[in-house]
Amino acid sequence: MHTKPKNTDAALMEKQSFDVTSIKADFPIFAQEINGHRLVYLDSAASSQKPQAVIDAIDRFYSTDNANIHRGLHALAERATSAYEHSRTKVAKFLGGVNREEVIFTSGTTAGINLLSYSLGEQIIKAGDEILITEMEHHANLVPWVMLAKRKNAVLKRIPLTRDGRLDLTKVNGLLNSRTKIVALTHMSNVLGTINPRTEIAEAAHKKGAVVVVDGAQAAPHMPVNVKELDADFYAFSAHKVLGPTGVGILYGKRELLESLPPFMTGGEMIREVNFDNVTWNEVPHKFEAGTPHIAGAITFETAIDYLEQIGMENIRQHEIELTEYAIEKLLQIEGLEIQGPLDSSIRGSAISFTVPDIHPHDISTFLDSKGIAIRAGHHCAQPLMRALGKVATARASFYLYNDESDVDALVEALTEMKKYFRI
Ligand code: C6P
Repeated sequence: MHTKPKNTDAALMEKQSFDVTSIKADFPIFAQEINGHRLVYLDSAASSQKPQAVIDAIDRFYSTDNANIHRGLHALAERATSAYEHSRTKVAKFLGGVNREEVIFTSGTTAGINLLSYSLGEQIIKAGDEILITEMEHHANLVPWVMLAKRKNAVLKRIPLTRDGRLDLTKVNGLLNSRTKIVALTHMSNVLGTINPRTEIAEAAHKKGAVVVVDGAQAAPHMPVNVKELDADFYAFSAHKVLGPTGVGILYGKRELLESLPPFMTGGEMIREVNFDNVTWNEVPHKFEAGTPHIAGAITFETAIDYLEQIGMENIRQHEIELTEYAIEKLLQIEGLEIQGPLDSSIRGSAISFTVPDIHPHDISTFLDSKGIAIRAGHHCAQPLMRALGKVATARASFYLYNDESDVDALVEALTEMKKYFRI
């Protein structure tokens, strides 16, 4: 007897009810044990795992379609070019329906923000101008602005934090003035989990004529993002945190701004005409994509987005809200454990940083690893934030669509055992 194949609607319903067991089965990495235990992967804020569909797409591209793009006129080159441009259109939809010309493929969030710190920075920042960031920035959205301020003799200011790890919005208007040219902030903190009220900040920044740059590295994987609603002028994120390959990133920019900016990197593909004494630029987005990009990565990022959209970004956000609430409740039952950042799941994501008195976060991570549990420990590339929190490091458990309450339970059980092991 034949079993009726699952129709798409039924498969979708199954995913929508958030059957983590079925989602997990799509990720081959979970079919292994680590140190004799099932793998409990709680480090998705550093990089997400990849579903089989993405792994297969990478294999398929190199097996059947591999060629350079925008150059050759042969069949493979045309196939690769069309897939690459198709993926750009998919990303444009993923960001809430922007123009595909507003989507630049980069090598990651870091590359996107560095591009801006040179291209935008060189164009609009003069001595005495101000750049406003926040105290919770990852180094990727901090160091490029520190360096720009140094190059230009500009002033770097920062929005401070409240005691519970939110931005102190009462300080924003006082920090903005007619000299503020760039406001750069994270959509979601990789340490505190805080989701920032960008729209309010963007509105205040735009009133002063500043350009708003949003670091979406931690938000884009976990919730629907509509860059127009956010009123971000630029939005950067990395594919590897969104089920996609490493070495691929996205920089969205409003078209009129992209058109007015000079390129950051120069070379092949980004030109219109080259002479020894003069060069003219290709149209956007190609003006910002010098050289051969990570073709396979950009193309197969589309498969990652398809996978996520089949489940639904809203459903993923809802699942993570529930999981975060459960995790916070359970973690706080461990005596002495302290969580950094807001506890209200409606204003935070699923990256939870914590400390346990008298046990260094590195020791926490090593102990958990012995139980098959992967977390991150350290300063999380946010040293100024650590200083503001009065910590040298924290442990961080971060959740994604393939985690469920059993992962939280495993974490809490291992932490409880750890305390006994360290006699604390
Ligand atoms: N944070 C973490 O474990 P790249 O490395 O370019 O893909 O992303 C940089 C980056 C930028 N902004 C934020 C808010 C981030 O969290 C990250 C990456 C990882 O927290 C690795 S350091």
